Formats: sequence, structure tokens, C-alpha cells
Amino acid sequence: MFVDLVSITVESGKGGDGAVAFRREAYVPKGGPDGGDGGRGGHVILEGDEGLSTLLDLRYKKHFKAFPGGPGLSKKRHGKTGEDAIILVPLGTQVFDPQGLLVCDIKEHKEQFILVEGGRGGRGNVKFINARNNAPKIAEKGEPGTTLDFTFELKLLADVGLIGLPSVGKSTLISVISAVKPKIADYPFTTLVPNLGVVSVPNGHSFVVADMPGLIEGAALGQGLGHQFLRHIERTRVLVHVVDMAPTDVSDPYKAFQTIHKELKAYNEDLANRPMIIAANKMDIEGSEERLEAFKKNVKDIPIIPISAYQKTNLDELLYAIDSLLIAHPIVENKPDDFKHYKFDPKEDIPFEIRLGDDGVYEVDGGELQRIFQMTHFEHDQAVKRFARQLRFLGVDEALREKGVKHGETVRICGSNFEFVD
Ligand SMILES: Nc1nc2c(ncn2[C@@H]2O[C@H](COP(=O)(O)OP(=O)(O)OP(=O)(O)O)[C@@H](O)[C@H]2O)c(=O)[nH]1
Ligand SMILES: [Mg+2]
Repeated sequence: MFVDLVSITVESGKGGDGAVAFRREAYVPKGGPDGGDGGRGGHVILEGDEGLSTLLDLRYKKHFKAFPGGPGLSKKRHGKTGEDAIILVPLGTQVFDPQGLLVCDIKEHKEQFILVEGGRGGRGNVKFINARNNAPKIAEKGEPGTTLDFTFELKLLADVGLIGLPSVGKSTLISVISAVKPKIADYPFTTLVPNLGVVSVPNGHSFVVADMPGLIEGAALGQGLGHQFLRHIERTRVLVHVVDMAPTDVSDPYKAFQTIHKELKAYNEDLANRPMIIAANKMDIEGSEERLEAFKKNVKDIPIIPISAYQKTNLDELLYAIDSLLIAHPIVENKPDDFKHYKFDPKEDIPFEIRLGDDGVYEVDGGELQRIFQMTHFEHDQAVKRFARQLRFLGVDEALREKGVKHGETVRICGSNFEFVD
């Protein structure tokens, strides 16, 4: 089965908690603080795998979760880094975020991309030593991981796309110019999924061709099989439009050409303007010469190469013509800074949000406050005090006062009730 579109949920690992620990020294009941930092949570990483040709595996496993970082240890030891979750994808996989933005584009074998970063490890108590406190009983919890949904879309990486109505000879053509041997039959819709083949030009150049399922009228609107695969020609640099010069029905080659052109245009204007060559096929059949002459009168701006895929005639001329067009239209690479990584980072956000709850209690939540809350060890008194200072610094106290909250009243911070001390 050829799967080229899936939705996936990924979750990066939470950072490990920082440790509160003290050195043990002979005759000293409590030595200096030595609690180490928590380890970083595991990333979610994409990796290109040339052995894969579809996103089929991802249809069955839709949730990927990296491991959390290990907690910090005594003697200032760092916690273990959480194991990454590695998602193997076929070359040509593009990943889109929920807003539809392109996040990354995997094109090479073993190429990796950090899709979602793991949470930072919390700092151990060693990091909280200061002039006023040389035995801090405080540490941070690890930064939370991030859970996000992405859409994975496979768009084949072919240089050339073979397009045309059904039964015009696309698969026959790829089978005689490359090592790919697709099934060929007399009935329409033979080709159900795209086939990729490597083609060698006699001059030593080579390129990758995708043989596409036949397109029919209405393809851009979802008619027939071909439409699902139109995305796979989006990335080709050259289209070879195969036109049957001896159709079995009475349909005119020029009409056939126009039908496909209209479909390309309806799907994506850019596709219709892609550098194109017409392979006028089945020239071995009687009557094709006359049709070709008529066709040439209608189509003047696109090079037309008459061939017979069946008898393998004039194929080199076609390959040379494709080669020159490819040279004239080199690959445009996406720049790495076109892409973005995701990390738990409410700082980009607002500091916090405040609203009156149904029970008349003010609720403060969201943004940077959420991160601070999640990283606070409430078991430690000093951590709670630090949390209170951080709230003041963020402006939470001020905002509550403005709302008319009085000393001793209850407020809800990130879902937990606290007493407002003013
Ligand atoms: N006489 C003749 N027959 C050909 C030629 N090329 C292909 N055919 C025949 O045309 C029929 C359809 O060929 P395919 O290669 O399957 O056509 P296709 O364009 O891949 O068709 P779909 O995959 O259905 O879109 C087969 O019976 C081929 O043998 C040719 O140059 N001359
Ligand atoms: Mg075919």
C-alpha cells in the first residue's frame, strides 16, 4: 500500500528534576549543597531512510514519545539525558504544523531534523547558592516536554514527472528508459501508485522519473485515481506530457492535451507552467503521422518529440531534450532557516492570563507563569518562596491587587489554590 499522508502526534521528553542534596562529610552533619541538574528530556527527531518508500508504517504508529530526562544526582552529577524518539521517514517527506506551515523537508538518507526539543533539565540546589543562602534547599523541576500534532506528507523526489491520460504509454515509456518494470495492461488505470525510475542519458547524466497514474477530466476535483498523486509532481522540475497519437477511441490528441493541461492548472497554476516536453507516443501506429501534423499546428510553444515507446524509437532524442531542460532549471533548495523547531517556550507568549472563575475566585494561568509553576518543587519551602518572588516579578501580585483581591483571600494559580499574601 502506498500511503503519502498521515497525521502524527509527537511528544518530547520532560526535563529531569534538579536535585536537592548535601555533601556528606565526616563530623559535619550537613556539608555543602551538591545536588546536580536534571538531564534534558529526549527530542523527537526525524530521520530520512532511503529504504522506505511510503508513510505506511506511520499509519499504524501514530504517537511518538521521547523519554524524560533523569533526575539530578548528588555529587553534582547530571541526570541522564532522555532517549530521543526517532521517526524514520521516506525521502521526500514534508512535515506541516497545525497551522499548515512547512516545518521540515527530509531529502537525504540519514538526514536528521529535531522536530520538537526535549525539556531542559531543572537546576540542582548547587545552582541556587548565593551570598544570602549557602545551603539552599531548593531545586527546579524539569521543563515540561511538548506535545504537538503534525501532518506528514510524502512528495516524491523526482526530477521528471510522466503525465497524461490513461493508456497513453507512460508506464511503457518508463519501462524502456529505466530499470523499472511496472505492470502494463490493455485496460485503463493500470498504474495505481507512482513508480520511480532512474534514467541514464547517453551523455552520462542521469535523472529520476516518476511514472504517474493516468489523469482524467476532473482529476483536480478528485475524479479518478490520479488526483491523489498530483502532489507528487509538485516537486518535479520538468513534466513530460505523454500524448497518444493513435488513440483507440476517436478522441483527438489535442483535446487530450487540453484536458490534462486544464487539470494541472486547476490543481496548481504553477504546475501548468512547469517546463514541459510533449512525448507524442505510439508513432508506430498507422495514421499517427497525420495526427501529429495536426497536433503541431495547435501546440506551438512546447517542444514535441515523436516516439514509439513500444518500438523504442527516438528515445534518445527525448532523453536529451529532458536533460537540457533539467540543466536549464536547476534544483531550488529550501534554506534551513525556512524551518522551525518547536520547544516548550511560553516566553514568546504572554506572561500570564487572569480571569474570574465561576466560583468567584480569580484564576491566574498560562504563558511564562505556567512554565515557572511546572518547574517549581512545592515540597521545598525555599522553592515556594522563590515561586512567590517570581510571581511578584511577573506582575501577578500587582494584577490581583488591581482586581481588588485582598490579603488572605484565595486565588487559583495554574489550577491550585493559594492564599494571597499582601
Ligand atoms: N503501439 C503502441 N502501443 C503502445 C505504445 N506505448 C504503449 N503502448 C500500449 O498502450 C497500452 C497502455 O500502455 P501503458 O504504458 O500501460 O499506459 P499508461 O499511460 O501507463 O496507462 P495508465 O497507467 O493507465 O495511465 C499498453 O497496451 C501498451 O502496450 C507505443 O509506442 N506503441
Ligand atoms: Mg501506467
